[in-house]
Amino acid sequence: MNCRICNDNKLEKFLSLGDSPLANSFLRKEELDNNELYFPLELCFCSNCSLVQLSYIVDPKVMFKNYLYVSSTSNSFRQHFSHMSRDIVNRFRLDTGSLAVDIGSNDGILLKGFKGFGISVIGVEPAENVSRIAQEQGIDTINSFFNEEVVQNIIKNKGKADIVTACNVFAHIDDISSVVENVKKLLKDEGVYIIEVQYILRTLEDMTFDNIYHEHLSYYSLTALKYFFESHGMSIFDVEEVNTHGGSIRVFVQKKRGNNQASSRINEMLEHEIKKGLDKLDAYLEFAKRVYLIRDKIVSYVNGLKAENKSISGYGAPAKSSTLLNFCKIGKDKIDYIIDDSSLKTGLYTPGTHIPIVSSEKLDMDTPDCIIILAWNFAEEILKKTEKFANKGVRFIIPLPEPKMI
Ligand code: JHZ
Repeated sequence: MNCRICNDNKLEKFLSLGDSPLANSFLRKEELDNNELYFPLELCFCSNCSLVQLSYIVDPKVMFKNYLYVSSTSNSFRQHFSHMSRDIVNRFRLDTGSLAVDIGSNDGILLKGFKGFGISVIGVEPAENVSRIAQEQGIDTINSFFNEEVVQNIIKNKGKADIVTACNVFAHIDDISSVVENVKKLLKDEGVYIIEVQYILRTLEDMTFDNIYHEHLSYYSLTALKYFFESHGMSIFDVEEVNTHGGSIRVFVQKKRGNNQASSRINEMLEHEIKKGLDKLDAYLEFAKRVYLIRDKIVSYVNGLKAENKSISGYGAPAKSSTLLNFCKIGKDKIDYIIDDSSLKTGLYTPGTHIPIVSSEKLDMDTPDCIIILAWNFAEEILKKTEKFANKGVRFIIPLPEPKMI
């Protein structure tokens, strides 16, 4: 396999999480006895451009046609995107004549904000069920992967875009080169492309290895993104760290003729990445070593609780919980059930580990001794919701960077 960014063929494997089922392939009861599909989950590093990527790629049609992740389930996420739309509108002086296109728009969580400012919006979303939810809420959404045909269609009907966004989707795309070439066609000359992706430095430092799953094909540093965009005649003119999904970066990109001044934050972040060794294999080998140690700690922590006859439930069935549970081999013998507030997930079972996902009423009927917060990125929101159980003596566990009771 060659590097997705620079085509170098000397990729070095540094971490294997074994064979794993697809993170969002939650199962219906009648599917529990079927043979589930397992695929290798391994990361490799390109020492030429510093990109980290999966060694094995699953067909996106299998992963994204019917998608169980609805962005607006989380209050803090709704707020994040509402603030993001407001900041973009103010910074780039968008008005009622502007057009914003969101790639991988999910249920329209970001576009709702733009629409509230009177800006024309179009979402492009491959999942049929999720794009239907957006349409029903009045967000104009094209149910498709983002491709040349979609771009020509938007230009014909609405003209070129002032802003193109892609939040939590850039890591999911194999052919990022054709996506960015299509973004260039869609954007006005002075238009801005803004992406949010999980930041590999945060993954390495905070040990959030559960964010590694088949949907995430690439794991980005700013160093790798700079190499990529420059090789497509675009430039990054600003970057900020944002706290979604355990730590992400928001990257602002323009065409050559764009008129935004480059921020000093870019060089600061690039220098910091070099200092942290993100351009060298050693940093990743060190991470891999710690991943195995933390897995052992999580397993013995859970085993310890079971040895004391404690009952354990989970809160949140995010995609990343599939990695954590499968890699640690924690199944329904350890966790009785998992609460999830998304109606698309309740009634289903976790991939590989077959733990039932139920709605939050279950906590009243069958209160556990401990709750492991699998959606740890929303710990604060979940703790607030479940305060009455903490008051009754239920203990809460955050699994990463290493398991701890709070
Ligand atoms: P959450 C998603 O991953 C999906 P996931 C995707 N593949 C991706 O790339 C990453 O984001 C970046 C539940 N919950 O957002 C809702 C409650 O039940 O961490 C979700 O199922 N009650 C696009 O799936 C899950 O937790 C609550 O109060 O890892 C959170 O999933 C809250 C706050 C959440 O993303």
